[in-house]
Amino acid sequence: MQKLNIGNANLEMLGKSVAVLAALVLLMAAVSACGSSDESGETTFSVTNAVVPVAAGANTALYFELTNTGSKTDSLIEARTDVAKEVEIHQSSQDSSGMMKMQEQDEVKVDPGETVDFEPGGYHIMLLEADELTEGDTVEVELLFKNSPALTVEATVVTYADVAH
Ligand SMILES: [Cu+2]
Repeated sequence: MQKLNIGNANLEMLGKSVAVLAALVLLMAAVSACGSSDESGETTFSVTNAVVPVAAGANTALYFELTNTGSKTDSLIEARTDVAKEVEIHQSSQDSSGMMKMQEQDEVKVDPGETVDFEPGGYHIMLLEADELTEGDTVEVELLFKNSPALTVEATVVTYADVAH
């Protein structure tokens, strides 16, 4: 009987130390998650002049200036909005025959201190099958980065003439 009690006590202690160990592992995971985001540096972005031209058809685009205000290179990897069925990162470019074409981009890299213009003829966030937009309205778009926290951008709906250079 005595032996069994000791056995139970040991088992209980083992159970407790497993629980403590599990808690420690969780704590360490939480701490290292914080540590790694600190380590990846101050990766932050700012956006200025965000505009969406009124859609001529169902598709339109988001234009803005994206500045890496952090200390490390980071990439824009995704954009989301409720006002379009699909959102893609595009780059317009001219092929060898002079034809303009758009290509989907997996990411747009931005070096520290660099500003990348998302503008007609270059990078843009393609809004496919967009809702009907009215000039003066505001469109909310979330930008997602490889390392930096997501950024919510309030873009103003403008006319095409406003974005033409
Ligand atoms: Cu496009």
